[in-house]
Amino acid sequence: MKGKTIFITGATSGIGEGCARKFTSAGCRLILNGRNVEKLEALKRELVLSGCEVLTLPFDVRDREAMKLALDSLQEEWKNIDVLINNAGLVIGLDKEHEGSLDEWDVVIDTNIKGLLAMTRMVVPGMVERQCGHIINIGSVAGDAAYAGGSVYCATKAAVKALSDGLRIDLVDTPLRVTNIKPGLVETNFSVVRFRGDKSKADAVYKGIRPLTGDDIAEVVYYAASAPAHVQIAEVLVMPTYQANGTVCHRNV
Ligand code: NDP
Ligand code: 8X3
Repeated sequence: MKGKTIFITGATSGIGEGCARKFTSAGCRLILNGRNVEKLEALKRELVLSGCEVLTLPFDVRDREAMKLALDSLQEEWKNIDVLINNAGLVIGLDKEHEGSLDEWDVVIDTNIKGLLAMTRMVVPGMVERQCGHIINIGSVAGDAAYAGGSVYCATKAAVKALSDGLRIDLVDTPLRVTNIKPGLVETNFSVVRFRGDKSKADAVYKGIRPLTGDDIAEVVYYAASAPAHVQIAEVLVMPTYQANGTVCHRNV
């Protein structure tokens, strides 16, 4: 993996940040995206200390024009992206489908589905041209089945599965690989965002179970990315021990 260029969306926190650290330790060159410029720059400062080349590219994945401008601005030596990690994503609320906010759901759908799709549409043609590349989408166990109050988020992650499977079909006559990684409970900023900043509600999500960390998922992402060229890890479902699926956990409380 040494010297490969890795583009990570949503690198300012959690799984994306874990991936940034993991790929840095393997000697990769990183392009880091997120909306929070301060956090991006702080992470860059930390990672360059280990001798890694890091470029920050702040934009909102929902803003197609900003995305295009940012990608077009890449200098020649950064244009050849080897691995695209479509990680940026979120959920807001745990509301019933007939009661939640359409505006909040627009944010979730526009980020998790349309943002991921736009990144794919803008980055993959270059990979096809170079006949080299790997797209790693961060889906979720939530995409396997809906859970109470999660219908829109679950729908977006089901869409990530369909987009991953469809892209794999569309690229079948190329050496490109497509991976959908589906984590279960990972303790990041995810639940804090879900509960609109209510940390105690967020903490309760992980009570009595040892959740995964962003670093745990980064190991799986790295495993898929570093598999030999003839090995395509199509999909990985990875959950904490004591979690059986999107709704069944055993909690020691
Ligand atoms: P975090 O909230 O810790 O990280 C989310 C990241 O996404 C942040 O870096 C955030 O950066 C970025 N992001 C959000 N919206 C945008 C946007 N519009 N444009 C650019 N970046 C954006 O959560 P996780 O690390 O847990 O989440 C990462 C992915 O993993 C998501 O797709 C999530 O759905 C998925 N996932 C998480 C699980 C969990 O239990 N935590 C389980 C399964 C899947 P910034 O705010 O700077 O823009
Ligand atoms: C995140 C996992 O179960 O909190 O995708 O929705 S869950």
